[in-house]
Amino acid sequence: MSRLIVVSNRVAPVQEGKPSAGGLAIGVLDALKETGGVWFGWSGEIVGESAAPVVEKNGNVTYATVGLTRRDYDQYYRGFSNATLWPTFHYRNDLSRFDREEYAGYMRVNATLAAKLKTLLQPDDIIWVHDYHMLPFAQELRKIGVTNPIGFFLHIPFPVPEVMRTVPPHEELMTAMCQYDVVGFQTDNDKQSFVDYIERSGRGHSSEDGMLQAFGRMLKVGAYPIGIYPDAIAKAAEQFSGRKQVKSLRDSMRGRKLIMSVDRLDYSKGLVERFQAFERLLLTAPGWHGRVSLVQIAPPTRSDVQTYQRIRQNLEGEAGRINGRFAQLDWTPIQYLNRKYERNLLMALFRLSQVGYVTPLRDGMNLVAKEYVASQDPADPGALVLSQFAGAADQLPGALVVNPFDLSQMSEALERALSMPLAERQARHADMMAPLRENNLSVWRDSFLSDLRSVATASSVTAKTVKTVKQGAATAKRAARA
Ligand code: ADQ
Repeated sequence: MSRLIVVSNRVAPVQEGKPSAGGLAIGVLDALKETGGVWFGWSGEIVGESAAPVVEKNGNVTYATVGLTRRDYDQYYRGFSNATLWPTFHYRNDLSRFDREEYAGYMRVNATLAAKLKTLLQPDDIIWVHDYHMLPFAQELRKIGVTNPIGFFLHIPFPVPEVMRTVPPHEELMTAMCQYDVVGFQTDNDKQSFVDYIERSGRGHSSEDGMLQAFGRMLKVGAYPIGIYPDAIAKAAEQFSGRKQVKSLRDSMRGRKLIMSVDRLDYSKGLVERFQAFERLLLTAPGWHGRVSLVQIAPPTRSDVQTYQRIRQNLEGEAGRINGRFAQLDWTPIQYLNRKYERNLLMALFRLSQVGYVTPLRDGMNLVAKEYVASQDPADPGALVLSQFAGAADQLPGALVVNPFDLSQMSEALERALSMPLAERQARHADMMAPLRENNLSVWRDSFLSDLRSVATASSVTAKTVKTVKQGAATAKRAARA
C-alpha cells in the first residue's frame, strides 16, 4: 500500500501511550502506522531563519517539522488563518479583519512548506492535508510539479457563499481548494455551502456521486463527520473516577447537581451566552439555588490574538457578576477554571456530572459533546444540552438541542436536563452511543482515505489511458510517415 503523508499546521506532540493525546492525533497516528508514512507541519517553534525540516523516525512513522519565522507566524498563523479565516468561517465577520500583507504571508508560508515537503515525497505517496491554515497547499504542490493524489479535510465549518465572499481573495482560495482531489467537510451543510459557492458563481457543477467539476478540474467532495473511540473513552472515564481530583470535586458538591462544560477559550464556543442562560435558570427557578453548580473549564488559546484577550476579560467579568449576584457562603454557582486538564481526568469529570452543557455559536463538529456522552455510566447517565450549530447535533439524536442565541430556551433545556427521569436519560444515552460506535474515528479516517485512494486509482488509470492513447497516436503518426 502507498505511504500516507499527513500535513497539518501543527504536528501533534503525540507520545505513545500518553493519555493526554487528543482523539484526532491518535486516529491520524493509527493510520500512519498502518501504512507507514510521514507527519509534516510546523514544530510550534519560532526560529530566526527558515530551515530544512527536522526529521525524526519512530518505527515506520516519520515526523518532519519546520519552524516559522516571527514574520511567518504573525502573517500566516496569527494573521490570515486566525484573524481572517477562523472568525469568518465561524460567521463572526464582526471580528474578522483582512490585511493584504497577512494574506501574502499566508500564501508564502504555504508555498514554502510545500517546497519543503516535496523533498520528502515518493512517487506513490498519498497526501492528506488538514484544516484552514492550508487551503492553498495542494495548489502550491501542483505548481512545483507534484502529481500525487492530495486530499483535504476542513475541521471547522464552511460558510454559506454570501459569507465566503466577504473574504476578499475568496475566488483565489476557492480555485486553490479545487486543486485537491478530495475535499472533505464535517457535515452535509458545510459540503453544500462549498458546492453552492461553485454553482452559484457559475464556476462549475456537481453530480450526484459527489463529484464536482470546477475551475477546469474534477474533484470529489463529501461529508466525513469526525468521530471518537467511545468505548475507550468510557473505559478511561470509569478508571479515572477514583482519582483524587474527581473525589474532591464530588465531595465539594455535597449532593448538589453538577453541570459540566469544557472548551478551548474561544468566542465561537458561546461561553458568555452559556453563563447568561445559567443565570436565567437561577432567576426563573430559584428552587435550584444552592442545588446546582456550573463548572466551566476553558484554557486560553491563541492568547496573543487580541479578540481572545477580550473574550477572556468578558467571561471573567460575567462569572464574577453572576457569582456576586447569587453566591451564598457555602455555594458558588459558577466555577470557572482557566486551565488545561489531563484528558482522561476530564472524561471522569464528565461521568461525575448530571448535565453536559455544550453550546457553541458555531462549531465544525465539537468532540467534547461526543466525549461527554461516551464518558457516561450507562446505568445512570447524564443528559446533554447541545447547540444546534455544532456539527455534532446531526449525530447525537438523544441530546436536548438548543439555539444558543435563545437564552430562555437554553435555561429551560438546563432545567429539563437537571430533572430528567432515569429511564429517559438511559434511553437517550443508548440512542447516542449507537451512532457514536457506528461512526467512530476509524470510520471517519478510513472513509476519507478510501475515497482518496479511489481517486488516486481512477486518475492513474486515466493517466495510463492518456499515455496509451498518446503512444497509440504517436505510433499511428510514425506509421503514416513511414
Ligand atoms: P476544537 O475547536 O479544538 O477543534 P473540539 O472538537 O471540541 O474543538 O475538540 C477539543 C478537544 O480538546 C477535545 O478532545 C477536548 O477533550 C479537548 N479539550 C478541550 N478543553 C480541554 C481542557 N481544558 N483540557 C484538556 N483538553 C481539553 C476543531 C474544530 C471542531 C472539531 C475538531 C476536530 O473547531 O469543531 O470537532 O477540530 O475535527
